[in-house]
Amino acid sequence: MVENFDEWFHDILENANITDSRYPIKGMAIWMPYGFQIRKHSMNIIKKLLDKDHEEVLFPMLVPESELAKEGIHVKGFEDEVYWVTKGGQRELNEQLALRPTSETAIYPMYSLWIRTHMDLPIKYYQIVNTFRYETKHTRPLIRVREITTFKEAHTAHSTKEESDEQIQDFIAIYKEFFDELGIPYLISKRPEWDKFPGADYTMAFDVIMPNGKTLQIGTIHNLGQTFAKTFDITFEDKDGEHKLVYQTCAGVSDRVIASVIGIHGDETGLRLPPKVSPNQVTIIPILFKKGKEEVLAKCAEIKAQLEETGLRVNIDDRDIRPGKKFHDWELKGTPLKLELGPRDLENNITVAMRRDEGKKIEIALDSSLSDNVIDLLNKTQENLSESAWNFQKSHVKFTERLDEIKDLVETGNVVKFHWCGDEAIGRDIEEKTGYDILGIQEEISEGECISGKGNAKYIALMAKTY
Ligand code: PR8
Repeated sequence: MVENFDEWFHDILENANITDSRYPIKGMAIWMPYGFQIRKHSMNIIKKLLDKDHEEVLFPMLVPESELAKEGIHVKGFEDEVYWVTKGGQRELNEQLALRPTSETAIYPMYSLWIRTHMDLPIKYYQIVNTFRYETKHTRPLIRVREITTFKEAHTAHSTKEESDEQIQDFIAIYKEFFDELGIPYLISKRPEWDKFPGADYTMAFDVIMPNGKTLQIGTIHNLGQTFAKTFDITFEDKDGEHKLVYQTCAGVSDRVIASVIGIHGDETGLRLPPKVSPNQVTIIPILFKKGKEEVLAKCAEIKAQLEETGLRVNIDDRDIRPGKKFHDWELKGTPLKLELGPRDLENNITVAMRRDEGKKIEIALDSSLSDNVIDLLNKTQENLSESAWNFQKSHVKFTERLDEIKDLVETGNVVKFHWCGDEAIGRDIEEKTGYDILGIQEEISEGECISGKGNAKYIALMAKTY
């Protein structure tokens, strides 16, 4: 799987009923029912985390060209990726309208109307929408799409720079919790100047190492400073009576979150879904013979009801096919826990439980302790998936002091850490010599020499093969 990860990923999306990429527009796919459920449960987690301190809104999908064009640096970053609506029916529109590639230029003109005094601040809104980017790099389902269907974007405005920096830390904490719940490991780094979000003062990013060693950016957090506030005239009257510009931040995740859940936890047999996002947390598989069929099915329904009472998502696969085929199907679809029940189990008042992550079978009693035992097995699955994912990541981050070693390490599937002085020209030179991009800076340091051999190091930098 490691060698053929891209192929594995492509096949699993179709075989497990996640997405169908045969839609006749490149980079746009259909969310199939099983995939849609995973997406829904994942989004519910981030919503719950944001709802503590942010409010959900919904903005129009179209942005007038005049607004999109206002922020020079921002528009420059997106100009090659914008889809345009130019006609309404047969008529040319007076002003062409952009399908939002992201919503800064839709939201901030409204912030300018809504924010009047310091009492209106902070504003912390988010929305989960689809955005459109005419990607010119090779498109891949969920990973690089032209219609991003699961774009969670948060946009905040504050009265001071300190507050906006704190907001960045809050977003980092929220994303950590989010990815922890999905059992997804991450590397957090500050993007180099030349790779930050168009219009941002600085960008913090979450990356995960996929099984083939390539990193995937799964979340970004941008401090926008006052750039957009100046462009869109977002000002407030402060306590001292002075009119000031707000400080802004924004943060986003996309379909890539689901790509990482699938890619990180999957194995040769198929998906291994973390219980928190699995459409079914428990799948009951009745083993049916002509004799005793009704009793077994009735017991399965009883178990289902008992487990559902505790809030678990449970299904029964009562299809009239061989049990082996049912097992195979649910292994492929990654249900965390299967409960098998045949006539003999019914007699003994037990069920055979099998965790998807480790594949061992254990017998558990069909009594009042059932729900607790099932929840315990699900918790262990969640922990184990997360732990193995973190172990994989830890074993694929390597430190080196030698420039000539970087390329080999990256090529063999590692993220490489090294000392760097932070100088842009030297950074670019390192990129050229190694053939790979600096992903970000992780730490400020006071000791050590830059890997280029030219002066003192200031940072620990990361280099990787990226998606
Ligand atoms: C912003 N504005 O837009 P960002 N397919 C899948 N995922 C993608 C794609 C794509 N083609 N392009 C980007 N992403 C800010 C923050 C509002 C919210 C993912 O930031 O351009 C990126 O990996 O960094 C990132 O995690 C997220 O969308 C936000 O995109």
